[in-house]
Amino acid sequence: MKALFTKVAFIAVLLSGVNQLLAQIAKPDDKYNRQEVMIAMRDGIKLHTVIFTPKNQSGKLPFLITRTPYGVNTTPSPEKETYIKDMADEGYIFVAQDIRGRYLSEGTFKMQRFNRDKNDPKSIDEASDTYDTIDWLLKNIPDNNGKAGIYGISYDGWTAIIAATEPHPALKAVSEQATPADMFMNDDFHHNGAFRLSYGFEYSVLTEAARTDSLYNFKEYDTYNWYLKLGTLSNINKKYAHGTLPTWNNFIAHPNYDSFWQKQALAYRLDSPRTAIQHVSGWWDQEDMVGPQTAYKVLEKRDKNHQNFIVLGPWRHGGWAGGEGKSLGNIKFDDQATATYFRKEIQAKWFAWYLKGEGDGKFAEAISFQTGSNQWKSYTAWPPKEAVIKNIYFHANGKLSFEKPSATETKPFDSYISDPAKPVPYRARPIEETYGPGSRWYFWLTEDQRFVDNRPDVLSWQTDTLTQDVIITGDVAAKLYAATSGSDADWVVKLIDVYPQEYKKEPKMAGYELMIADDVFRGRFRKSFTKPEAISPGKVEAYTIDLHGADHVFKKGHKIMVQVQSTWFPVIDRNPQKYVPNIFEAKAGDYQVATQKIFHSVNFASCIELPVVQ
Ligand code: PG9
Repeated sequence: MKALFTKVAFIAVLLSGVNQLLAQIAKPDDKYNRQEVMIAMRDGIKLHTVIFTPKNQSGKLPFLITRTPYGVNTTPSPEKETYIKDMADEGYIFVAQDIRGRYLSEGTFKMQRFNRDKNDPKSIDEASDTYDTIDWLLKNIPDNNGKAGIYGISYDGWTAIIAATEPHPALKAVSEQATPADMFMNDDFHHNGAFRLSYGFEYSVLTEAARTDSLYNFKEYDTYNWYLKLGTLSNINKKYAHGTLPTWNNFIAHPNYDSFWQKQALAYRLDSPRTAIQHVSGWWDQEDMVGPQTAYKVLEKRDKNHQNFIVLGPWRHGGWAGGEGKSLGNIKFDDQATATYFRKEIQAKWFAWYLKGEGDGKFAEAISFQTGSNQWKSYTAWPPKEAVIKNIYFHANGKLSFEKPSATETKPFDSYISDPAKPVPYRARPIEETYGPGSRWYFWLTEDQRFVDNRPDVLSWQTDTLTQDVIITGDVAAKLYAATSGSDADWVVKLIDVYPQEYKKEPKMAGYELMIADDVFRGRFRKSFTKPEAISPGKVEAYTIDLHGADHVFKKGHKIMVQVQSTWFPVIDRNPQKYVPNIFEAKAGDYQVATQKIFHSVNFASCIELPVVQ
């Protein structure tokens, strides 16, 4: 029988190499006492909660809380969990809770429950459940100092930031790490309206097929094949889910950016910071890279008391929680232990100040590990004001340069044929089940893009060898002028650092093509995400594609490359390339081959907008 790991436990095992599942039962050498309680919420539902108090507690301590759908029973004693060890050594009262409807908590699970009816005193959501939990802890756990902090990664980061929308007065510090912010625009379920098929399906199964984490039994190691054979999206319900997964059903019912998506977006939910808030994001986060950047920007507009901070590092999803962070996939960071540094110098000091008043309370507005130069940087604003947008333009013959195309440009466009029957894999095959055994999902954003270089349906443009460093710090966007022979199209744009062909520093990295910023845009949404529109076949249209933040140095001797393609499968579902009102209901015959043209002429000068620091 297939072994099931909880998502969090699986990640923890991967991170530390220690089987933390074995830590379920309190050990005599643990530095913390462990107790399990069921805490009643305002509607009477009880939530399963594990509380750790230091065995030799001397004074009053604050609470550090995390709330998760992934099961807390296996949580080891805090000093044995790398992620929070530094804080455990200092002493806190740690609290880990199963959210409603998951694992040992009562009630029913609802994906991202946020919208309780504020006129009904019994109405609940994740914010009120956190409020009630803190209230109970203050009254029932002795020797607390009356303050609470909340932290967590991804779903647990989202429960943290949602707690900050209606904070208990004792909640003083929130560290949201890799929270999703807008599930239609970026993060786990869609990017710019393009549906994240493999993640969307597998995550619905993970959390909604049972009370505990479940992996889908694909019976096929290379899920690229499975999703291709699946055919149309309607086959998920017809053949496999049979309408039993509420989240999958919501994908079908809400194919556009309607109020269902708009109202759950953090831009809609957050006003001003009501507690100190720290946002943490990884440059190669394969799930929720954009969420913390968005949440930070939304709150920064109204941060009168300077309580809003952002930390950006060279990490995958949650990569700062374990290990040293000296490398990611094949990429090395000059021996710098970036994750260790985050946990000790950033996370621990930040909570110590806001919950215990220890330290000097001086925190940079934005702290970023700049990749390429491999240095920690502090900024007074994010994005920093000193960057100037410079366009880097596509040209004929695969050239990329800071010069605008001229009237003498030999060819106004390059083209390729996009065939939904032969989609470009988003990472090198086999594409293991997202959270399945041996999955390389965790590092795919750092994979060498040469694996698609010679495909006829992937176009590349690159600069000459750089004669000086090009530093980009801030938000990157693509401006694409493109036409399709179809009536809908996806545009995937990847900004790539090409290592020198001879690379003495690390010979096996010679010629490596590392993605620095990337995203997909679903063409039907070019005018409005709420009201999609067909594309007129052959018409050149302008597409602005947000490629999000980056802080990177393209080093002298490297090249800058851009790749464009129209499929990224199966992380993104296939666009039929023929306009249909709802792609979830497309018929097999709707999927058609299309010829795509990317323009680089005087009037249609496709480019990448780079935030260049001189
Ligand atoms: N990326 C996961 C998630 C967060 C929130 C909603 C849906 C999925 C996670 O790692 O928790």
